[in-house]
Amino acid sequence: IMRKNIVAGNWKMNNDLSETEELLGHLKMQMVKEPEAEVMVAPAFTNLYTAFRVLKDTPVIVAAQNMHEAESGAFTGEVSAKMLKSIGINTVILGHSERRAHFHETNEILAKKVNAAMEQEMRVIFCFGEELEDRKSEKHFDLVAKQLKESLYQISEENWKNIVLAYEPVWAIGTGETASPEQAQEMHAFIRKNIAEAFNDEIAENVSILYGGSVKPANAKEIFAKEDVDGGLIGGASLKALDFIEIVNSF
Ligand code: G2H
Repeated sequence: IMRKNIVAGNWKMNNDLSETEELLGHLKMQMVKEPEAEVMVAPAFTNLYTAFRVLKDTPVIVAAQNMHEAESGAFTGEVSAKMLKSIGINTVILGHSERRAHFHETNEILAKKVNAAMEQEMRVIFCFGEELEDRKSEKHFDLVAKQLKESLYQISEENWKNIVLAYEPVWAIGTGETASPEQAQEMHAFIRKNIAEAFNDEIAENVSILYGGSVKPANAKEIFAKEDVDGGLIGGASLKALDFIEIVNSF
């Protein structure tokens, strides 16, 4: 198995420039030289270039939180893959539940964004996950399978090397509620099986599947210990350098 452990910090719409510089400074000072996991941070668009420059000589990768599917054009307020790449950003989070909920990103739109990222050879952290209603009505496996099929399974086998998955049950995001390690493992194993069926075993075994939703230093270890959990996408706890580093060191 080649898959990597990854811990990614999704800063969401937090931190202005000086707060970003401060957090980056702490991360740079306190992060071990060779962490057990691949480490990523995703600041807001306005702070991406600063983050890229500050972290250039470290192993930490800087990711964007979103992008538009077109290369350029009359899309006021949007940012393209090409623009991100031009400032050194080769990784993008797509499909976060907040993008789906507040900005109406559908599986169909996300398929276009994934395709645009693949064309530009960008790495994608693809987020998906069920809402509380889906789990209550026991539709969570079907729902997740549908999200994957409609947004991701159009890519080529070759493209899977640029995909990282982030399973984020919406009921566990920013709520303090975490999926139990067993619930996470159960879904991650299902996801891997689904990919094996749609593609093949090798792709399924080699893709990193992160868990996201209220991961913190106190629960990271037991979640990351599960066989099919290869790390986490961290929101709130990634805004504090010490907490984030503790999570990075939880393998
Ligand atoms: C889920 C997660 C990071 P939090 O959105 O993407 O955020 O850890 O705050 O639940």
